[in-house]
Amino acid sequence: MNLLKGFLAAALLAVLSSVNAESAKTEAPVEIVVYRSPTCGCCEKWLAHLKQNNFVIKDIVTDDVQAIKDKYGVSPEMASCHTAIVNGYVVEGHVPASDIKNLLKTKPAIVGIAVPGMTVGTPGMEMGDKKEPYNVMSFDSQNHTAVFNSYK
Ligand SMILES: [Cu+2]
Repeated sequence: MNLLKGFLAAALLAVLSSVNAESAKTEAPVEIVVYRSPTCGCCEKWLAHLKQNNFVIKDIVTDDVQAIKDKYGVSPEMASCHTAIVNGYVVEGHVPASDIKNLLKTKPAIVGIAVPGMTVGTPGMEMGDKKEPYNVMSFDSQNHTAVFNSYK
């Protein structure tokens, strides 16, 4: 009887560990908190872009996005419409999901990344085939900025 229980437990463990190995292969969803104003239409489109890329969104609608930017150290030079927090990093504006994933993978010593302003052709700011070249910028607590990624 005990032998049978032991066998069953071992079999169950084998099944569970194979399930774990399986889910590790597929990308785990990433949780992100997004602060946006209730009137922001392009913000919603950016949220849709994130959802398509396996992000789980905590959507916080606020009338005072500036207070959030001040709290997390987003300077006026880096500012855009919405501000998001993911794994302790700030993501400001229409940053592509692939850059956020890159940020989470490389874990640089920065405060966050931003696409300042409202650039046409960024995720959520599509206007037909129109595309402006833009940079995803990184910024630190001293407001040092650098190019994180470039789109031509
Ligand atoms: Cu926007």
